[in-house]
Amino acid sequence: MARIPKIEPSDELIDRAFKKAKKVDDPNKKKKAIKKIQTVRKTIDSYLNQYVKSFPSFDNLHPLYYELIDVSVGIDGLKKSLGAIDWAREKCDTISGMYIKKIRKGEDCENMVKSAYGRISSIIHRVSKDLEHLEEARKKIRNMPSIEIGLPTAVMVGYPNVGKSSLLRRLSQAKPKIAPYPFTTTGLVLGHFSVTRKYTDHKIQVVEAPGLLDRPISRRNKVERQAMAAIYHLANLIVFVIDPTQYCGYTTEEQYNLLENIKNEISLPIIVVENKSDIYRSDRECLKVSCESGEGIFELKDEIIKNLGV
Ligand SMILES: Nc1nc2c(ncn2[C@@H]2O[C@H](COP(=O)(O)OP(=O)(O)OP(=O)(O)O)[C@@H](O)[C@H]2O)c(=O)[nH]1
Ligand SMILES: [Mg+2]
Repeated sequence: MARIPKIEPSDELIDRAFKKAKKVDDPNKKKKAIKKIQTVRKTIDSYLNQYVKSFPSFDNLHPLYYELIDVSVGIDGLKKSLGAIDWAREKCDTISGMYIKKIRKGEDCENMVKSAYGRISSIIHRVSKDLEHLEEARKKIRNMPSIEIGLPTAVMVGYPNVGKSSLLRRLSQAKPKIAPYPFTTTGLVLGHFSVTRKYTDHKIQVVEAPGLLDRPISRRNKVERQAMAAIYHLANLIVFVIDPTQYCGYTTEEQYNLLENIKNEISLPIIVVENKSDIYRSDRECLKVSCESGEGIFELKDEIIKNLGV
C-alpha cells in the first residue's frame, strides 16, 4: 500500500504556509501582496492535495485491505474526511483567486492580504477534525501487516487461547506474543516459511487470525471480523486449531461447532489440528501437535505444503 505522509494539524499547516509567504519580497507593493497570497495558496494546496492522493483509492483496494481498513478506521468516515479536505483545498484556491483579483483592481494591498489570510485560516480550521481523523487513520493503516497478496497462504483460525501464536512461532520465523489468556492476538499476524521443490524455493505465507467464537456474524466484533476477512479474502487453506485439553477456556464441543460452521460457510481445504498433545490426545482422527514438545509440527508443515499444491 502507498505510503501516506504524516498529516499535520490545522495550526501547523497554516503556520507553514504563512511562514513561507513571510519570506516573499518584491519592491512593488501590489506584486508582493499577490505573491504572498499565491504562496499561501500553493503551500496549502500542495499539502492537502498530497494528503488526499496518498490514501489508497477505495475502488481498487484489495478486498482484504478494504475490510481491514473498514474494521479499524471506517471507510465511510475516511471518505467523508478526504472529501472535506478536498473541499478545503478548492475553497482556499477560490478565495486566493478572489483576493488577487481585488488587489489587481486596486483595493488596499495590506487589507486584502489580511482578509485572505483570515479566510484561509478559518477554512483550514473548519477541517481540523478531519485532519486529525486522517492522521489517526494513517497510523492505523501504517501498522497493518504487509500481507503478500498472491502468495500461497494458510490462515490459522480457531478459538482464542488454543495455541495459534505458538504454532505460528513453530512454523515460521515470526515472533508473535504468546500468553495464557484469550484474545492476545487482536490483528492478523504474518509468518513465512520456504520449501524447496525441484530446485526452486517457494515461499509460503502463514497468517494467524485472531480468535473466533462460535456466534452469528452480526455479533462478531471488530477483532473477529478481521479473522473472517482473512478467511474470505486471503486464505488458500485453513488450518483449524483445536485445544482438546480445554485449558484455553472453551469446550471441545464449542470448538468443533465453530469448525462445522466454517466448513458450511467456506469451500476451502481445511486441516484440523489438535494442539497441546503433550497434555492430552483425543481419539479423533486428526493431526496431533504440541508446540511444547514439537510433536507433529513437521507433519503439519508437510500437510500445509501438500494442500497448497506447492
Ligand atoms: N502445554 C501446552 N501449552 C501450549 C501449547 N501451545 C500453546 N500453549 C499455551 O497456550 C496458551 C495460549 O497460547 P497462544 O499461542 O497465545 O494461543 P492463541 O491461540 O494465539 O491465543 P489468542 O491469540 O489469545 O487467541 C499459552 O499459555 C501457551 O503457552 C502446547 O502445545 N502445549
Ligand atoms: Mg495469538
